[in-house]
Amino acid sequence: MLIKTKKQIPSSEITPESVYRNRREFLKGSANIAMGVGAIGSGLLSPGALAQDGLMARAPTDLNLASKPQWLVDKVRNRADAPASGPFTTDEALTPFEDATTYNNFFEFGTGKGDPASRSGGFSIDPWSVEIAGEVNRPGTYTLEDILAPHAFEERIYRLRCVEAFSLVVPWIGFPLADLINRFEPNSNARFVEFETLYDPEQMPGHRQRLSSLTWPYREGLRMDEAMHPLTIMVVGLYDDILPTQNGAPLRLMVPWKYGFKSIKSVVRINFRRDMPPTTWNDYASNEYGFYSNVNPNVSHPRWSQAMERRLPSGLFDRRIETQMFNGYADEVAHLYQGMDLREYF
Ligand SMILES: Nc1nc2c(c(=O)[nH]1)N[C@H]1C(S)=C(S)[C@@H](COP(=O)(O)O)O[C@H]1N2
Ligand SMILES: [Mo]
Repeated sequence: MLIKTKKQIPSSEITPESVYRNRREFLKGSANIAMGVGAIGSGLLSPGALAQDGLMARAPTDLNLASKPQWLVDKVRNRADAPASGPFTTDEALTPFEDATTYNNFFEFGTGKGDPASRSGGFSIDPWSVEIAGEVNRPGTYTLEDILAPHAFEERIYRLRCVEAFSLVVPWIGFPLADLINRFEPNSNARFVEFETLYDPEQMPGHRQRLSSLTWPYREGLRMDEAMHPLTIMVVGLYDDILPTQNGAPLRLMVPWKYGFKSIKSVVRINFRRDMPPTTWNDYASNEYGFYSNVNPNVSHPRWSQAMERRLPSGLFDRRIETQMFNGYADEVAHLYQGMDLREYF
C-alpha cells in the first residue's frame, strides 16, 4: 500500500484509447480503416500496439489459462459495443491492455502487483460452476454455460479505483448482475448478496501460504439494492477477449463506484442473505476497510488520503488526478446512501 507522488504525465503520451477505439471501428467494417492508417502515420499506432490491444487473437497461455472455451470467446466477441456516451461508459483514455493485465491485485496469487500475471499460468476455468444459495427460490449449482446462457453481453468502459489510490479505465465485457439475480428469484428475506472466490490451494499459491493474513476464500458482499443497480455488472471479458486469470477469470463482479476490492474475482458462489455478510478485507482490518467502501475523496483511509489517485499506465511520470465522489458515478448512485453518514458507513 505504497503511494508514490510524482509529476503529471502529458496527455499526449497516453494513446491506447485511440488505438482501441480505431480498432472497434475497423472491426465494424466501416470506412474508418483510413483513420487507423492515418494514426500509424502520425505515430499513434504501431503494429505492436495493434497486437497488444486485440487485433490478433490471444492464446490461452497469454491469458494465463489452461484452455479457452471457444463458446465463451464467441459470445464475448458477439456483443454490443459500449454506448458512445452516458453513465455506462467513459471517454477517458483507456488503460492499455498490457497495464490492466500486469498490474493487479489478486492475493490468491501473491501480494506483488506483478504476481497475479506471473504466477497464475495454466489456471483452469473449464469446467467451472457457480453455486446459487440462501434466500432464493431456485438454489443450485450451475455450470458456467448455464449461468451465462440467457445473458447478452455488452461492453462497459468503467473507471476502477483501488483503495490503494491507483486507478484504471477498462473496457469490460459483461452483463447486469440484476438480470442474473432476477433469474434465481430471491425471496423477501434476501437483503444482502454474498460472493465467494474459488478456494484452490493447488492452483492458487496464496492459499498455500501458512501465515497468510487474509482468510480464504476471498469474500465480498453488497446490499441488495447495490447489487440490483444497473451499473453493477458481472464481467466475463476485457479488451475484446475473455478475462485473463489475473483479472478474475472466468467471472467476476464489477461495482464501479466502490473501491476495487469489492469487485471480487473468479466467483464460485453467490449467496443471498438476511444479514450483512462478513467480507475479507473488513475481517482483516475493520477500521480500514468498511463494508460499503464507496469511493470517497473526503474520507481518508486511516493511513493515507483518498483525495487523489494515480491513473495507470505508470510511466516515467505518474499521472495524478483528483478522486471523484463515488468514483464519478454520484448522479447514478448517491440516492442509495441518502441519510447515511458516509464517515460512519465508510
Ligand atoms: N478474489 C479476489 N478478488 C479481488 C482481489 C483479490 O485479491 N482476490 N483484489 C481486489 C482488488 S484490491 C482490486 S483493486 C481489484 C483489481 O482488479 P483488476 O486486477 O482486474 O484491475 O480486484 C479485486 N478483487
Ligand atoms: Mo484494490
